[in-house]
Amino acid sequence: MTDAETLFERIIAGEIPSEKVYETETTFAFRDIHPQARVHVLVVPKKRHRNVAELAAADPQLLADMLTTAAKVAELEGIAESGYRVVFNTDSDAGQTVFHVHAHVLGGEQLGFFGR
Ligand code: D5M
Repeated sequence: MTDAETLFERIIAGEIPSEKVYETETTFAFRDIHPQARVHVLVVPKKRHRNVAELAAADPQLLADMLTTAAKVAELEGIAESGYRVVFNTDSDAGQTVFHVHAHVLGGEQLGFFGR
């Protein structure tokens, strides 16, 4: 396992500092270190799966937990009404760098279109 693979497990364990936003029994939410919007929070399951496809196949309830946590984060950050985006980068073409599935919750301003 590389450092990149264990990074979020170490954040969840408190071995690497993070700015926690919210936590449940199965998920952990903290601010992204390189924010791409005024609000940029990462939601991760405490149990590691490589990406959203593997998580969906292995544990759909845990994926649902992540999305419930993302909605709670939006509420706590005051962006539930104005709107927000939830993104799962999945493998190389999407630029996934940490292979512990995570949802980016982005908002707090008008977001541009994205793609290429
Ligand atoms: O997103 C991986 C994200 O993880 C990227 O937006 C930076 C963020 N990151 C990396 N290290 C940290 C720490 N230590 N704290 C908070 N956020 C971090 P990906 O979709 O894999 O490109």
